[in-house]
Amino acid sequence: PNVIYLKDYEVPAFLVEQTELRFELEEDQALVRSQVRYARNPESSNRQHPLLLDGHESLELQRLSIDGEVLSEKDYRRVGEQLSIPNLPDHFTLECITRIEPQNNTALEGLYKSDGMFCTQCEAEGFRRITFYQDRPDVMALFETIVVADKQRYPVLLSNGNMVDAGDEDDGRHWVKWQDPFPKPAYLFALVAGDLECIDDRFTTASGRHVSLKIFAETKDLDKLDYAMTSLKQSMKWDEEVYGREYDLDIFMIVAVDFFNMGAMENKGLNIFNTSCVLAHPETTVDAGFQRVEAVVAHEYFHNWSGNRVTCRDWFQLSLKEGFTVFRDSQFSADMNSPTVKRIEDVALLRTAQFAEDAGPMAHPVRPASFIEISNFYTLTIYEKGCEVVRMLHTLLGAETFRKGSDLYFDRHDGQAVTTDDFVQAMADVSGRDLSRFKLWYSQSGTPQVSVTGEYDAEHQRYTLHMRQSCPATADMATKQPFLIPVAVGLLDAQGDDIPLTGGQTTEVLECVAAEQSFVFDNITVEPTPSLLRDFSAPVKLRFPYSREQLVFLMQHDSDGFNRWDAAQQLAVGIMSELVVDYQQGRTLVLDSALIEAYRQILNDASLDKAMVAKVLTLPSEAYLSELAEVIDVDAIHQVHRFVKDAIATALAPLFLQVYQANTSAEEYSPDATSVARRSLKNLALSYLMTTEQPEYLALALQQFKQADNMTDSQAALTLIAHSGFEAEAAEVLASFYQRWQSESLVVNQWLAVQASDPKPDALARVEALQQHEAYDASNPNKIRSLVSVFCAQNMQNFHNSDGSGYRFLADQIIVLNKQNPQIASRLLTPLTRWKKYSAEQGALMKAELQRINNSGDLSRDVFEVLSKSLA
Ligand code: DPP
Ligand code: ZN
Repeated sequence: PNVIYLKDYEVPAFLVEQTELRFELEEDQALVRSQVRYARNPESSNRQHPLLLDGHESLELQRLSIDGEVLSEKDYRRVGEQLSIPNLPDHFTLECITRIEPQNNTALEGLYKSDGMFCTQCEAEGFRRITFYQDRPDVMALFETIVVADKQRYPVLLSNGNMVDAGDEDDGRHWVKWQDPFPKPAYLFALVAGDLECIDDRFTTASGRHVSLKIFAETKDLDKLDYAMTSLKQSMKWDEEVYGREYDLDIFMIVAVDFFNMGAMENKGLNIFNTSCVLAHPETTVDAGFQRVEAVVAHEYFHNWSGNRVTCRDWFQLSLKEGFTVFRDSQFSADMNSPTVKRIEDVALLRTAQFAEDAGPMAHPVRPASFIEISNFYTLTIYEKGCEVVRMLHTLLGAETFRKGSDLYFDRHDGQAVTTDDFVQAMADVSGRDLSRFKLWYSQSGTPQVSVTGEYDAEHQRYTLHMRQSCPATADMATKQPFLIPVAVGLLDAQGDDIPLTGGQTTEVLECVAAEQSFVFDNITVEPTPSLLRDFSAPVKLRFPYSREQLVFLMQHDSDGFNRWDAAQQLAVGIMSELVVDYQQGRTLVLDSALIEAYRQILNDASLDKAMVAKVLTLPSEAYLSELAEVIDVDAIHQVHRFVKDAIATALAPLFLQVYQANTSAEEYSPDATSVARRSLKNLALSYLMTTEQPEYLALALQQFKQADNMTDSQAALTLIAHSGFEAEAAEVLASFYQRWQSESLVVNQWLAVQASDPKPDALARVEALQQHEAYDASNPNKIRSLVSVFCAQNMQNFHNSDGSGYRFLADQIIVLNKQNPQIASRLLTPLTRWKKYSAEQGALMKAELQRINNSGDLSRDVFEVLSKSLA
């Protein structure tokens, strides 16, 4: 497979004025007729350039004609994924008829059929599985689409834009014509045909446009769409208020699909969603599920501007739309819920998973310089780190200037396909700042490290922060220049109050731009405790030599909520890392009482928000401890985690019980922030209590399991009981849960995930047995993720079993999936790719499985790229 480089970018030889599509959908095939009006691109240097069309090998080309003249095979060349037509005039219409087999499309890219319905997924390069086309985002065209299908089986026929005509044919078939008035790249094309129902609502935009809102699903799921509709209307309003962005069509549709590789897709006017990101109901959806629906609905809606109206020039610019849109949806979720909690959750994800990506073989910059398969780059770096980069611009410029910059960006580039440089340029233009150093965040990979020390000069009442930044080599890039790192800083006095800094503000954003730099604060009358990187102002690893007392002090006093949580994390990480060494050297484990006392304080502090208490009292995850470790000792980390949790639980059991009882309420379920916070604290308390394996707490959990009127409480209890040593009860609750929910596919997925993440030693055997269960479907990505991915990525203890059985299992799955669904196969590989972070013996076992996959023959581009980088 070829490597594609950003530096090789060339404008397309032809532009498209209009794309007309006609789909004849049948049970054993689909015929696609495209009529495309081309014009030579005046910006293309070569006037003789042939037309290069992308077309997947699975396309059966039935007819090709130029301005009505049928081409014969000598008039074009088809090699691999490319069709090349030479000797063309400056303007012409190309007609093309292809035959495809959606019913056999297991990759779920392009047009495919699942659960009796047709749907599409074209981002990034799925359109080339539908017809021959310049399948690249800088070719934007007006689309008109006619869909023809059997009326009884497929009463609903949808595509992008507005429905302009419809009719019946005499053979029981019907057709609908859709017109999209906005030019778009092929990756935003969508089509849906099925027996669906919808809920309806409307929204009136700020300028008075009436928009019809429809969310489609199978009849059985119609009662689970209200939350998505509410979230959609909130998103539309929020984007008007915060970004001045209005919706631009008369109709906005969402369709729920159970077979989907991604979470959701922002096709113009016709978003297609994985059921897991749109269906929500108190009885079947946990709190985190409601929040996911709210966030993803917002994310896809926000793409209408950041992605669709202004799109990407090429796929190296993917973060142009994704980073910005994730930033927008994170601001939205923060506004709808608790900003500090949202920030903590985002940073926890970034620090565990994105930092690990930077440290692994697939490390790449936010704007990659090359790729083999773009599907492999829908990554935490593009999305989450990309969001952090936009957030830093927001921090450096301030909200008001940032808004001016986004207005300028949208105005300047409406209807265009642009680059991350264009985005930064708009921000530079409105702020008058030179952002060239800032742009290194887009072009350099890796997680910068910032070491900070403080120096107090009592005589001159001066406090100095010395900063040293560096960025370790990554798999793709050896050396890096210093970044522009915004470090938000506060200084606490002995009482824990903020000391006023420049201009009386309590937080100052320092800009660290050199490898070594010092920042001086004057008029500091006592030696302060610094609060650094407030609200996680940059995606870096910052180190300051805090004592444990200082961390406890920050936990109790920092006015920055994020840093209070982070101080608790740092305290626990420090203590647990020492215990890991003790465990490895066979010493008896003893928990520093500082942690217990700090936790006790937090539990007793009635002034704190419950969601914050729950976050602060959540120990650093095993995955985060693994990311921080030089060499990952899975067993030591797991045992230490258990030990610490158990020691805290034992010491504070009466308090946890009180908290549990105080937060058990009979109110009707609601997914609002206050209720979510209450449940999260209650269920955290229950999880500590269950760690002690005392029968009295098992009784509590069983009671909660039986009485819960919502999935959050029910699933929390289920997980705790299923993962406990009370094996009879575990079997009982798992059986009764399945009995009750077997007809709810998404709930069954949770049931699979609970078993796949069970730390008890027989988990792999269970997972293998579940693959044969009636509830499992090896062609459904959600099922694969719930069972196989959860086992391999979250059940560290069992996946990394020293006999290599977990690795063998995963390799076997990938060898099958490589042919069936390459995108999912390549995703699943991730845990094995990190082999260099484990002991020599374990690493060798992992590497051997990578090699076995490599030798299994006929690798997809997706799997090939990840494998070759992992074995390099
Ligand atoms: N559907 C994916 C997303 O919205 C890719 N665009 O992030
Ligand atoms: Zn997106």
